[in-house]
Amino acid sequence: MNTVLKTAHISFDGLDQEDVVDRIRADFPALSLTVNNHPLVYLDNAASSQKPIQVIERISRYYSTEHSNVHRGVHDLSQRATEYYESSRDIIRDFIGARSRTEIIFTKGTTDSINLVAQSFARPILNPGDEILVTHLEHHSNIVPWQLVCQQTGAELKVVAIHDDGSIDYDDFEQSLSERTRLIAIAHVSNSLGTIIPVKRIISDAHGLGIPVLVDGAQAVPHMQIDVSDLDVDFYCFSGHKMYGPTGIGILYGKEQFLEKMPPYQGGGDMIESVSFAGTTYNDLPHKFEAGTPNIAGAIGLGTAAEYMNQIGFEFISEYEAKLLERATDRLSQIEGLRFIGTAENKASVVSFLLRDSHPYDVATLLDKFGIAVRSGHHCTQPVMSRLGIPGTVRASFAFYNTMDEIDVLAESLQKSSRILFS
Ligand code: C6P
Repeated sequence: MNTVLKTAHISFDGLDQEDVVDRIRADFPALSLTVNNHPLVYLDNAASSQKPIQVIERISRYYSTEHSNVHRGVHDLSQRATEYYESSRDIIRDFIGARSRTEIIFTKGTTDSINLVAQSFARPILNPGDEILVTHLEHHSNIVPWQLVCQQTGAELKVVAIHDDGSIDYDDFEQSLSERTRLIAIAHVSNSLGTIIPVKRIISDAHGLGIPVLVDGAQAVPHMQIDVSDLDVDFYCFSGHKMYGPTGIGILYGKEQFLEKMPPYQGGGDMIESVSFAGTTYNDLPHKFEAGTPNIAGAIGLGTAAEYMNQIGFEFISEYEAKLLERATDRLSQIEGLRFIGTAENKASVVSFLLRDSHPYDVATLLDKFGIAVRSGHHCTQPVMSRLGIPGTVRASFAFYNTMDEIDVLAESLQKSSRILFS
């Protein structure tokens, strides 16, 4: 359960939502950039979000006056760096409602976290004919690590179908479960379509059959309050750079009962208790999974990013981003020939679309000329694009610092792009 937050909410009393967003925007230096002679409209948040000055300054302070290696020195600087690094772990524990700090492993990001579970949890328990279940809308990072471990062990990857709107076919999910299913690995939010997956129900059904569940939370953590204890999820993975934190840092949450039994993923300094040529013993959790000098600045910056999100508050984030999604859906649906890809009822603030028969790359290139940053292509989800019979999409993904005006600029620029492309 998420306990009392270390930081109080910023007082937005007396301010309307627009004023709150203005205040938030002032924290993000990149949002004042000009691109191609237009004010930057940054709508590529699902790929990576911009960073608030609080995170930037925290990292700068660390490198300026606090840097040393962690867990290694008795001297003051090393002790302090260790304290900041470890207190960031506590902030993250609190941020996602984990029971124990030993369940929070610093990794390089979502991809690294999933690979860790594939190699350290799945590989030792898989036998030929065993099954791992994923869905059709997974990011490549939640497909390829399982394909690798299947090749290594003779296990099979089974794929749950999706409906045309981008929601999970729950009947197919239930029918895909078997006595050979050893693990379910699913996204919490689809990065290319925005669908919010009913992970709590999936976890509950899976646990009824004794099957553990890994959730890829890369696209959920930036938008909604996550409580891993309430979800009862076994593994939860996410990246710092999508939640206003640094690149190269992420989290693997794992239940202690699993992490304790898992062998180390990588060998090196810090993950050992003692080393000799007769045999090596391993450090306790969480250090067993953090070999080598870690990304200390990244971990500290990630803690600051989590505190920043807490200060804004998930109530505001969810409510405001839902309005952004509603506005975007409304404005873009008025554009002739625009087709939404991913129309599930329950969606995060992501809109994917195609403009008549134009290539997504061409639309994104034109939008860039108007200062608008969107992503185009398959978004590292080629199987879902094949399933929907399209080469890719244009994707606009929103954050709590985007404004209603920016959505209008997107809609107007799409109208202009359409005229350039089709007249
Ligand atoms: N999706 C996007 O533009 P890393 O690269 O490890 O931080 O995150 C990988 C990843 C895993 N799962 C999901 C659901 C994701 O969306 C991503 C990253 C970015 O959609 C870059 S491809």
